Amino acid sequence: MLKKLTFLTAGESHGQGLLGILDGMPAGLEISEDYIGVQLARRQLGYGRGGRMKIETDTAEIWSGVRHGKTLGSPISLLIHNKDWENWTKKMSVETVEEHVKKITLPRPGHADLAGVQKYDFDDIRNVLERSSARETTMRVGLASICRKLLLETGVEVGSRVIQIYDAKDESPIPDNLSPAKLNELSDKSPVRCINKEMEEKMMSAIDKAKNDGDSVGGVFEVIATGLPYGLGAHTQWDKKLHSRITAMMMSVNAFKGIEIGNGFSGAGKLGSEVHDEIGWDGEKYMRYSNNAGGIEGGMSNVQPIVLRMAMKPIPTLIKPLRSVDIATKESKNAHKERTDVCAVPAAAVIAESMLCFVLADALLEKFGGDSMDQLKAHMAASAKY
Ligand code: EPS
Repeated sequence: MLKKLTFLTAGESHGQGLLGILDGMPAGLEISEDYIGVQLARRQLGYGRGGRMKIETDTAEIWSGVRHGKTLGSPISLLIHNKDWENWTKKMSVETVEEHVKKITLPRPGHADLAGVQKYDFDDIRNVLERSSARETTMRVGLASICRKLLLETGVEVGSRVIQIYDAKDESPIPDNLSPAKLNELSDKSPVRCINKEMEEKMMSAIDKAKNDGDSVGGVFEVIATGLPYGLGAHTQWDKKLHSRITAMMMSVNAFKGIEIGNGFSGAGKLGSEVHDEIGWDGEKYMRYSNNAGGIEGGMSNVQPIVLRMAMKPIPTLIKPLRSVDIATKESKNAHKERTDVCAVPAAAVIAESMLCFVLADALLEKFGGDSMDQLKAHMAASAKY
């Protein structure tokens, strides 16, 4: 769904590490390992995470595409080591090993396990779960932080907050004039990335309860982007529409099960006159009396903030596992238990920001083009409408 950028990630959860390549970025963008590290650290946070995040301190090494602190226009590649690898050298060895390595044969309902072993003719679920683990999102956040930097330099900010964990819902709106950067400043301080203190506590209690019960919880988070000019995306073809591009990217993230753009589902039960955002003129530019559309009309950005809401299902690895069947013997048994998170919704919001960064940087490059940041900025200065 990306038009100008391409990215690939590789790596198993308990392999040596993660590799990523981002191609199509213009030259001259200032970027550093420290900048990328800040975003990686945000992804590691959140109340309800499991033991793995205590082991890792994710840092990305830039292997190519950057010289003297600036991008070269060539493919940018990142390497993130798994610290946990040292505990898995036998179980995850590239070479064959003499020792017996126990196979995992009890598929977890909700995970990729059963469909994966059936698809690839595996008799060991580890061959699937290593890659289907959300560990892979580390590299997405790493690569997307380079897109985030491009957006920042062109006046686009992306932020997020958690609005629901299990049944604890924060129904308060984002305070007026709170920029995405300020929103992140506030939400990053909260263990659940919720800016409403009362609901924060309820969310944490929901996580505690699920933890005590050997269960897991999902939730909903909101992602916003501001500073976009008119016309990213296009109304002219199905795959050019900005919201279809955003949706495809979002839905590629593990455990994301629903997306709402603007007032989404709630708009379906209202009248057209209640939903559509009336247009005004403030003497210099068009303005809107509301933003129910969430910043996208006809598949194009309309200068209003992009507002998305994503639903994340509860993580399928459960300490009190569900019923399953042993793929070796076909006996009924409980599903495999693997170290897991009780809740990863706060981290998922950071991952969703990252997916939005990919799409918006790509759409900006598609509309304005340029091989260098200077060219991109000059093209925007010449023709971007706000
Ligand atoms: C994750 C790494 C994983 C899990 C989690 C997210 O590491 P490990 O399996 O070693 O604990 O903590 O992934 C899942 C719960 C899952 O089901 O995929 C990470 O880096 O975010």
